[in-house]
Amino acid sequence: MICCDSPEVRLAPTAGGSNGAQDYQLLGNLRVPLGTHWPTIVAFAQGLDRIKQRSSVFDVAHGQHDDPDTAKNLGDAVAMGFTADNCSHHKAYADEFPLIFAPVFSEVNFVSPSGSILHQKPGWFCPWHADIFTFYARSRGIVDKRSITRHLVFLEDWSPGHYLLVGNSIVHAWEAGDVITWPYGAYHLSANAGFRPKLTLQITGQIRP
Ligand SMILES: O=C(O)CCC(=O)C(=O)O
Ligand SMILES: [Fe+2]
Repeated sequence: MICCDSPEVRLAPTAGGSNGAQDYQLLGNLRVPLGTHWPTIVAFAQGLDRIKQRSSVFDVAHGQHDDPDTAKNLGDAVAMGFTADNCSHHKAYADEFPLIFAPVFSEVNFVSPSGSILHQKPGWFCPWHADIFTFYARSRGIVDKRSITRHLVFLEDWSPGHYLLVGNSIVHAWEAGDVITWPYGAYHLSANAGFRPKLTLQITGQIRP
């Protein structure tokens, strides 16, 4: 398993080759459990580019959210050639659209979750980074950040060119509703080198004991 405690993975994510271990976990599928609300979420994500301006992973303006954290952990990505343009997304947060997220939160057993939806167009990346949930931990008074988990939900079937890398493991060929997670601090990235927007939903929080 790869973690942010190993800084060298920033530069050589595949150096270990395929050792048979999978650095992410497939947890299940939320499409059927969400019933008639599922198409509402998907339509919302599809139309997100019309209701939310694009922002980038380098934006530190979202004071209420964890983006500044991610931006910090992207380190020298700009020097490497990533730009606010090619690292854009359209992003919505659960506190802005509670009715979209409430049924999702009811399905997962999180204490006080936060959520977001990402609409990533062809040509856009989220470069290699780890999320350490500083804002989330502070806002909920959580001392042990390792107790915080993220679940990532794919909102549409995989389309060629849609891609994540978690540690050494490539994530692709998912089905709409699939939910994955990875260990706290694991480095990951996403890229859309395909022809259709890539739509995902993130749930962050502590799993109810
Ligand atoms: O949905 C994606 O593109 C992955 C975004 C990401 O970095 C995350 O969920 O932590
Ligand atoms: Fe991330």
